[in-house]
Amino acid sequence: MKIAIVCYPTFGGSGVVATMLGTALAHRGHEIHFVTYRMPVRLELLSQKIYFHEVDVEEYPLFHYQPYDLALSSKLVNVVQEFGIDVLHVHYAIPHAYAGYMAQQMLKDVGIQLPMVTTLHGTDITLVGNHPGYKPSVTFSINHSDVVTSVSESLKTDTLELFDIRQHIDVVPNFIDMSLYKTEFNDCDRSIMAFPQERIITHISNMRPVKRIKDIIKIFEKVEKEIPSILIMVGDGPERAEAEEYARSRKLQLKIKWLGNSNEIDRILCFSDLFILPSEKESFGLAALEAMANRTPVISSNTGGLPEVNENGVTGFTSDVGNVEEMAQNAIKILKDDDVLNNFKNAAFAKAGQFDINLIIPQYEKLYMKVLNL
Ligand code: GMT
Repeated sequence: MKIAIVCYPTFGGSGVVATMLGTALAHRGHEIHFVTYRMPVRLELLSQKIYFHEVDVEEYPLFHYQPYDLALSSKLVNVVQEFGIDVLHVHYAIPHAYAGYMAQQMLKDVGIQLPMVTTLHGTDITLVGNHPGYKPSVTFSINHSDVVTSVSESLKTDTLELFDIRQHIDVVPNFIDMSLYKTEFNDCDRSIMAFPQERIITHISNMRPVKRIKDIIKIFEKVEKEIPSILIMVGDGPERAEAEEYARSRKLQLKIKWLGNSNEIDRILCFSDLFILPSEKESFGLAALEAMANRTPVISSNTGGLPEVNENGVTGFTSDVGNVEEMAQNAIKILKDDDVLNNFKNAAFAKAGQFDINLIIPQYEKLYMKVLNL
């Protein structure tokens, strides 16, 4: 099949899922066309089956806001006609499903029927999409997609509760390529980051308010009082500066390393002992899954789709949002004893296997075939 994938090209989240999906589909023989405003962060173009088409937004002084959705739908029309695309798969509803619908309508005028699959990722439903300024357009574009998928059962429930949806929603969970991770404990060089007696605790995110960055520092402070540890903070975003300031005010600056955005996520997770994700909302928690694939147990909130990934008491622990005391106590439970830690590490790795890419990609292929009546 020739599949056009629309996504955000950014670090983490829906962009990474879309990039991994496209890459895996190309390995399975499909021709993949990424359409977005910048080269996706984890995209490797070195494949004869992968193309990247940059959406160029023409700036004009009259426009206070440059019309990205207009430029995207026009680009889609051109790409579909030039390359004979069979299916369009848009990731994140805003504005991608809306632009996709417009492209479909324009293509009808020239006799082309282009089926569209829309994958809902989380904040497009639970935060931004729910804003009155976007809600009618999001509802409309979900209802006019040929197939709608959500990345967790919890996100499906939220979508049906928050929007007036007439479409069936298929749950296709996020995934990970387990062949990239060793089945044995491997010898990650932790000495570059910490002293031998220290535990390594990690957090990775876009550091938006929804991630509750300050909670991570509060949890770490409590853990560090009982167990010698360091905290590695990966990613960048609006909450970072304030959290760094808070850490300084608690005299933790020597114990916390702020690495910014990184392309070495697996290298960092490989030597981590614990991953913390105390988010206010999280439709799935791809970063938690990446941690688990690297044998890192997870302390998370129990919001959204997180309990579908992080099994309470097995792969880590889940707590109510904001309950930093319980999260800290659970972290200590995991970290204080080597045998306990190893049991959690093994369970986290085993659970990650349930989300192996080879189990999930065929589910998307099946949906593409369904919209193409194959
Ligand atoms: O985490 C974010 O804020 C980014 C956002 C995105 O769409 O890029 O992430 C959402 O999609 C990810 C991939 O499906 C999920 O793993 C995240 O849980 C989800 N984030 C939220 O729901 C807050």
